[in-house]
Amino acid sequence: MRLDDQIIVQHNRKSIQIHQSKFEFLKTQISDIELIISKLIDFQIAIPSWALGSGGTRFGRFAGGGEPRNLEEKIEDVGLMHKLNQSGNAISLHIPWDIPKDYQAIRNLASEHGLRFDAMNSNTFQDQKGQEESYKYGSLQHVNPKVKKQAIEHNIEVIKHGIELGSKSLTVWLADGSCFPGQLNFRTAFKNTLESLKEIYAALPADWKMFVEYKAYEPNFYSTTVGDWGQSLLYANKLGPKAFTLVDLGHHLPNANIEQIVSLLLMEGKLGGFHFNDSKYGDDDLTAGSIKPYQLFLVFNELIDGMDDCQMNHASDLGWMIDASHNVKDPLEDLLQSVEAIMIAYTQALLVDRKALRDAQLKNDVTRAQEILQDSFRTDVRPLVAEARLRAGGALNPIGLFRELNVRAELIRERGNETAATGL
Ligand code: RM4
Ligand code: MN
Ligand code: MN
Repeated sequence: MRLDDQIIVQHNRKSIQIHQSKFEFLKTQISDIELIISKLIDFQIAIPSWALGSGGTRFGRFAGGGEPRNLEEKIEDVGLMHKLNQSGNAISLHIPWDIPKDYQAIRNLASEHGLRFDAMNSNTFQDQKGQEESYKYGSLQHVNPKVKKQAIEHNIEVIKHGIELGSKSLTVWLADGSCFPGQLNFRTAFKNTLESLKEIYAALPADWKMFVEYKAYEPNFYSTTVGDWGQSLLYANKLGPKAFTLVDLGHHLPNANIEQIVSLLLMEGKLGGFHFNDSKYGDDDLTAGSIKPYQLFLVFNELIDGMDDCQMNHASDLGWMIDASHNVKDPLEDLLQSVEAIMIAYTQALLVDRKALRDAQLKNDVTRAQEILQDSFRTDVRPLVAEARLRAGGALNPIGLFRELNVRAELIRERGNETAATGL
């Protein structure tokens, strides 16, 4: 389904006046508003191909109908969302779920929708039909060199697909680890994994990055071979300058101080990418900002502080991606909500008076420091985010328009009710 520009123009006409009055009010409070708007227009978040259908849980999957049946339809869905909010100009593919049949045709389709290909993701956490060796006891860490080899070759294959599509990075997330004490030797597992990652790293083109994603637990429940940011950083440092740590918000033990992790990784020049989602308990993969919006803001606060310190470009120097997977909401509405929450947190963090904050820190004025942060967090920046979207050609109310147009019903009409997107 494709949207005509005119539909967006008409939709915006209906609510432009009320938007303008809210925006004018905000203007009186924020001094460098134009600079912030230009940053918001530049800031883009990649959409994972596996979030476009119902995620399900190990207990069941409740599909909502009209799910994309192939890579082409996944690109169309991301294109539609980008048309609505102008903030998600990239798609991240997971191999083998999204192997393109015709690279050129897929590239053309993506560019018709104004999309590029973000990080490529490998999958050694499931066995595929016809695969010779099993990943039941791990992949890159495996004690059997044949399994390691198969997993390494798969990752190199993923890089090759990515090169054809114009991607510039590979994300390696491993389910490797153990479920019971004694099952594996931690050091052997680490060394095997490092050895395997080195071979994959050697196959990276010069202008590519490798993101080493960590996760505290699940599907392994006793140890994970890339279990936390320390372990990921060890690998990244040992691999070389093209390897970085990737932080997925849901991959920490409860109450971890993620903002501090982000800050130190940036200081070390080793933060590479981000997976946004939210959670109450673990890797819940809920909508970004739906449970802990203050944490999301604090993470962005450190991101901006650290990136500005290293003179990094907010929009292009880190990989920004959503990584979520749902069971109960319309996946497209859910992604639109996630993007909005991310944009809000980014905007609020841009408002922080950093000079005043440093001053408060130097004086140990704890109350003032808290006031400064919460003043930004409690500012309703939604009109600012909407203004940036409007100027970029998006809809003032993306979810409102999505519903007005009955997009899901239209997708069900086109694709049917029984479709299931490849993915989780
Ligand atoms: C994992 C992890 C990875 C993603 C898979 C599907 O929990 O977050 O990034 O590729 O899920
Ligand atoms: Mn992830
Ligand atoms: Mn995850």
